Amino acid sequence: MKKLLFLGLSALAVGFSSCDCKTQTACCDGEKVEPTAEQIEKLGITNKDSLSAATKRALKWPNIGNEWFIEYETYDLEGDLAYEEGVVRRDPSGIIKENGKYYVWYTKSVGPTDGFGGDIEHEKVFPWDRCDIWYATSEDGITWKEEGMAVARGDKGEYDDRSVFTVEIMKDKGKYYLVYQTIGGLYQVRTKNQVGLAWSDSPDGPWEKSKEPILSPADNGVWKGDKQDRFAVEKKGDFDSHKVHDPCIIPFKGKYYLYYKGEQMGEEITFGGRQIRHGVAIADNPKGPYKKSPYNPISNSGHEICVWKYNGGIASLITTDGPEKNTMQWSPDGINFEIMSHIKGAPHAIGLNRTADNEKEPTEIMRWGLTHKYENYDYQYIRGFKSHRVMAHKAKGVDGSKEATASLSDANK
Ligand code: AAL
Repeated sequence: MKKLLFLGLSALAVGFSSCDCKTQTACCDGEKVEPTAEQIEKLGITNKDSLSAATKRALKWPNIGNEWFIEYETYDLEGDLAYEEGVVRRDPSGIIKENGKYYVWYTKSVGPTDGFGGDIEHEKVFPWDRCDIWYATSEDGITWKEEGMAVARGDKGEYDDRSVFTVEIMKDKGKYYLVYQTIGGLYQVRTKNQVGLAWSDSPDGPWEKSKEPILSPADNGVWKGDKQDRFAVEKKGDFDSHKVHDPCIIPFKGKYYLYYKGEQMGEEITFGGRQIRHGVAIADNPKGPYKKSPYNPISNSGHEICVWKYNGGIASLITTDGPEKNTMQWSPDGINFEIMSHIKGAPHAIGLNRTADNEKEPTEIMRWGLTHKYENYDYQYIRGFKSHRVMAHKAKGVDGSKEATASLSDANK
């Protein structure tokens, strides 16, 4: 696998370095491309002197098989995480195992979403507004018991007095850390979102909260006018000038890598959908200070952060928005990611099973985990997912098999 990875990335590097044109169109028009006999065979090229634009792009693909390709299905959970009318439970954290039980943390609130049109001082503008962080435990990952609130919103006037939500767990050197999004004051369209941290000696708390946010949006964007319009800007600023979201801290190379989603003031729609990108901020200690990488943004697509360690580097699932959505990516240094597979789609807001043997194979950590579902715009609930690899494509009955290879029962072999 490691050899394959190397071959794949080398091929990618060769592919990119052979093209120094300014635009893709110029490449397609002007570049003289000479496919090898092996490439002609593999890509099924009819005439090497008449290459279509699509074939020229295919010639730049890395030589990677289906090691990073998965399909998935979702299912309902039982016990306290089953759907409950009138309650929002969403954005599950990763899962860890302590005291013989699985633990998960999540965003919880009650009541419908009123939106920005009404009394924003007293109503909920989003399902994740006016939330606190709760947690649940389970012996089998299917039936869950809600244990109570872990981290509450701050007192009036604090940076997190409106909502704390979209949490991730990190266990490091015997201590537990919850990292999450925060809103303080009025939740308006232009309100900036920050990231807070809480720590404890036990997964059952009590949790001590950081007095200040550990990450904030870049402050180099300029709004245009006073109307609460997130698209009206004089200057957009960095990719994370409006919101820093979906934080997840991974201990990596002796430091702490805080991955997050950035939203930009004046966000645009590009040819891949919403303009959403990920960044990373690095610290020497779990509590910070976190310094944003000068290489940010480190993705050109994505949404909820889903990252894990693999093969000495960091793997990332990119979903929902942007031209590279629904791809698995990998980076040797946690910063420079390359595409390893294009998948058909992924569960939303994944809570990874952090108890898995993540080095066994690239996507072992995705074999099962948690996700959430919009029952409707007001209420979401937490569900399970499982995924399987698909390494071959065979019809039912071939080789005496009872099912097509892509079926769930056959695919994990
Ligand atoms: C999710 C996440 C963040 C956003 C909202 C709740 O998909 O990106 O958590 O703030 O939606």
